[in-house]
Amino acid sequence: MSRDEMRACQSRRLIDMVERVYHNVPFYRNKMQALGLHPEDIRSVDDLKRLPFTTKQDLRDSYPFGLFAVPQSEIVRVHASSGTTGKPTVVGYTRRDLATWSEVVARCLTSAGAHKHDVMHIAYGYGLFTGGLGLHYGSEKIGATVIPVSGGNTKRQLQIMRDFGSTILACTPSYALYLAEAMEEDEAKRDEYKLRVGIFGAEPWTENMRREIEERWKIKAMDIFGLSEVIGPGVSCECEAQSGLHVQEDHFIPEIIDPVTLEVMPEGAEGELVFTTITKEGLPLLRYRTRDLTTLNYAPCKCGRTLVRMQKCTGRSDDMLIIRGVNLFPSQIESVLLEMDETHPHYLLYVDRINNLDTLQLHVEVDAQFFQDRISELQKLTKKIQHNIESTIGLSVDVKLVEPKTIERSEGKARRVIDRRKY
Ligand code: DLL
Repeated sequence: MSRDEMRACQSRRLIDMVERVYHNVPFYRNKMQALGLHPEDIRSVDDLKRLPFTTKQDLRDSYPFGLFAVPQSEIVRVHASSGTTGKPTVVGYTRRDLATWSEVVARCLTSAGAHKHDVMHIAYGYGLFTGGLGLHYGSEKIGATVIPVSGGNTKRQLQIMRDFGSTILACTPSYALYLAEAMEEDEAKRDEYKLRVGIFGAEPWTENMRREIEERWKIKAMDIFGLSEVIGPGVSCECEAQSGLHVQEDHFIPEIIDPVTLEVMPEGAEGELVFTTITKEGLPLLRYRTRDLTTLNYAPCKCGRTLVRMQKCTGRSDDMLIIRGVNLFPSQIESVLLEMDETHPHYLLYVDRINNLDTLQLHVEVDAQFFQDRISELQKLTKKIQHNIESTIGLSVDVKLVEPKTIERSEGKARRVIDRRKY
């Protein structure tokens, strides 16, 4: 499609989508009315900037299904990702949304070089996380042979990869490196694997990390991006040129804004990525603020695709961390600590990457009344905190209790996280 054709397609779909959300989602009708906007004011993509933004907080305020634009009987699947505190962000799909999702993932896989003769080893988690099932149906759509291994159990992953002749590995980039290390330590050698491509995403990774994965696995490592709110994996992906990720912009229109002034930035400037979904039925979103920082490039690509490219995402405009592919807001830890009498919400999180696996260590102040000399009591408390965090957030954490008032107080914004990961 030429840029003009793309804009015409986006305009048509945007007009239709604004009409739908105005009539079916009270949240958007109220927001538009507050801005004095009617659906007929939106005549093309040029009017996008007049529409209101949507944030993760808006999804939280309408937890779980408040922003859905169709009756629940039309929703055939639900997924969820981390919210900023106790409750997850919930997303819903109609049958047509699932078809759209498979389509965009299929395009991403094709641009990354996958085809029907491939054996797709999917080691993203299956479940509420969108990684596993998202990659799954897109891979089936291109006719590849899908192995739904899901995450964990590294030895078994390697064995299946060898025995089933996996040619494509889909997982987080840090897990790909972890697997490479395990493969190198194993008796079985690289020639026993048929791997040729990796489809890596769900967390930020650098060009250095790409080089390392490519050298150790001897594969081409491709970046795939997405977020649950927009659809899941499949929002954008690299092509063989590996110079930016092509956005499936006939479904999701990207914009770059200044995260402070919220103004749209000029082409090529770095800022916060915002998406408007224009074909989704279950949870259509106007100008969703991803908090991811990147730039957009409309120049034609060597591969011949005309879809706009976004640069690899390396940072965020909020404090969200991604630990072993799981999104974590420090505020989630805080709410667990606040619910316990024995602890204070004074804490420090140390994040490290040891042997390519992310680790979390939590230093937390214990209330004077509970801080005592009996080691067995302190051990019990450590276990309790660990358990409470693991059961609400789903991440294992090493807990270290410290005496009251030993964590440095800050006069401004408290420093809660010390991220020592190199990549
Ligand atoms: O991580 C969807 C996904 C699954 C993408 C599998 C790719 C592969 P969420 O759990 O909602 O969805 O997390 C979305 O993860 O806003 C980014 O901050 C980050 N992220 C996702 N892909 C990339 C990537 C999935 N390729 C959040 N590079 C997003 C950098 C990424 N960050």
